Amino acid sequence: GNLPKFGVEVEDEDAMSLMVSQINTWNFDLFKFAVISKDHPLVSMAYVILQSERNLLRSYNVDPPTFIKYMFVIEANYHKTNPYHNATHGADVMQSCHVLLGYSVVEQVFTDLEVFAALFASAIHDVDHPGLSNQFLSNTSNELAILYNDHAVLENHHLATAFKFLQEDELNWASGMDDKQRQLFRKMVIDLVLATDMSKHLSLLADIKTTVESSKVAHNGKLVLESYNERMLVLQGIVHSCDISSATKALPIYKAWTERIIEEFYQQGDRERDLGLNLSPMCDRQNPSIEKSQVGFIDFIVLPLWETLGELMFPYCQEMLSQLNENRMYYFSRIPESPRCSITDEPEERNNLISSSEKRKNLRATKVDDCSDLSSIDE
Ligand code: 8BR
Ligand code: ZN
Ligand code: ZN
Repeated sequence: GNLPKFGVEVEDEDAMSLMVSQINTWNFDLFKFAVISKDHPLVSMAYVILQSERNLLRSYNVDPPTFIKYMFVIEANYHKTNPYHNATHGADVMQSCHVLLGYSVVEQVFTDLEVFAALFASAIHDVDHPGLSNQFLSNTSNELAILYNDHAVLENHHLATAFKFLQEDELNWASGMDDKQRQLFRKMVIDLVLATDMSKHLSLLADIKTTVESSKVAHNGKLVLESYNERMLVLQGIVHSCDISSATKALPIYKAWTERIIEEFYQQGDRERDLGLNLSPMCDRQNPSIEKSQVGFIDFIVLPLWETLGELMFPYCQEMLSQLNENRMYYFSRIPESPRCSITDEPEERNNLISSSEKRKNLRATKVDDCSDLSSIDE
């Protein structure tokens, strides 16, 4: 057929080719890609990765025009009005996942179907995200919270949305797969997207650590994942790590994503204010705490996860870990001084630490300095 080379028609083919040649790099510029793909970053990302880079459509008997049509529908169901949870984020997570799955430590571990499932899950993992948190949806008795009984409300909805479109004949790109493959693919995609629910972060991390330790002991430091459950756990870890990978990217990229998530938080805060609800953390535009919350996000969420992934994939994630450390220092040094009590300013070098436990101590030190924490003692 006469399908466009990149899945979508572009004006500047050379610029697109140049970008595609960088698709295996960690600091790939998604914002530029969104412009060059003429605002179809997810359709073109999915097509370039699955068709041109990995040949997975051919492997699973997927009709390319049907797949492209399906991805256009998925992309259209990401909200353009969301500053963060839009199709560019979906494309970002997919591209990040593609990079990690290209590293030779994991290349031999996963089957083609598992890789396909992880990349597809990344692409659809936030489709039809309303720009509001699970907590907000539950608190406001949103129809999605009622439908899913407050459990992984958004993640269930992203999955149901993506699979609903496969029910339409003209969008069903999976009809050429055999039944066994299709069932397993569906099961894996469900397991992967449900694991992007932040409320499962700690238990997922604990389970991955256990798997990494036991597989290391069993196989002399070489990563061997024998059971489906072990491979799935690591794959869930990879997709989830890519979902929260912005802090491991070059600072300008990280800052751009941070601005977007914060603006989305503020828009939720505006609604909460209008509804007379308590404002959720980080959602009050009249009381910003961006720097401090990013340091907390890194120390308690991103770094522990990426340290574990770094062990698992050693030495392939070392550049991400050192970038994470650099980005943390950037935000740490910009935490605004508390207005009334500024006794214990820490010198910058003290933050240049490597282990996350040290950083947690460090963060506690900043918390003690915070006036809002002390004011209750004063009174
Ligand atoms: P989702 O993309 O599935 O929503 O998961 C990422 C979550 O991590 C965000 O919704 C947000 O709660 C949190 N987060 C924070 Br806090 N800072 C972030 C950042 N700079 N980039 C990405 N996610 C961030
Ligand atoms: Zn999500
Ligand atoms: Zn996401």
